[in-house]
Amino acid sequence: MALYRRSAVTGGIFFLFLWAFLTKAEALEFEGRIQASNGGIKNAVVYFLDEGLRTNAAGNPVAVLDQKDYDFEPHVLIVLPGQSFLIKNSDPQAHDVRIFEGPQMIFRAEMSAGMPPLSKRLDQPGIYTVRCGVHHRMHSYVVPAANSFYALTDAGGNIRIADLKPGHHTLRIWQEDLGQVDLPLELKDSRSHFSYTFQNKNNP
Ligand SMILES: [Cu+2]
Repeated sequence: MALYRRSAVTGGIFFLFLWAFLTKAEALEFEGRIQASNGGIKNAVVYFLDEGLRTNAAGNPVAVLDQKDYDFEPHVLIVLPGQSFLIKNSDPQAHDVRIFEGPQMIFRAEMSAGMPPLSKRLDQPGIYTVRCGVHHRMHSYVVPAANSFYALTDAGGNIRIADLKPGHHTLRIWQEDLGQVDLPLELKDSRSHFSYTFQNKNNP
């Protein structure tokens, strides 16, 4: 009887280790391509909406939104809510940077040539539009994602997001000309490849 109890305990510990190993091994890499009828779409924001996903703002490098050659660089900047980002002016002239939440301007700063970068943060997830009051052609977007599981598509529309757990998720895709979709998505415990095609319009 004593022998039986010992082996039951040993077996329990073994299964605990096995469970821990399998759980760790289950983390998967999500690969995808966002496209329209005529090919991949660049600068689409892709992130998972799930409540349970961890957010790690501390591990993120300081993000930078530059004003360079009379345009914003990058065109779409993804950050985490509460993550600081620097707004720079690398041009030899002044810019008048403005951040909008919907129609409402929530930040404005005149930035002369050569002035030090300004630090800014946005605490709520969403799509924020950035414009210049002097050069009306200039615009970009700052997107605080819901958590660390985000990516911006490259020129071919490709993304990769690592360390996801298998199961049911909700994927949000946003692109400035094509709009936003939320897609329920089941990830299996193997490498996943995903593609989504915007049907409503052509590639801008
Ligand atoms: Cu400007």
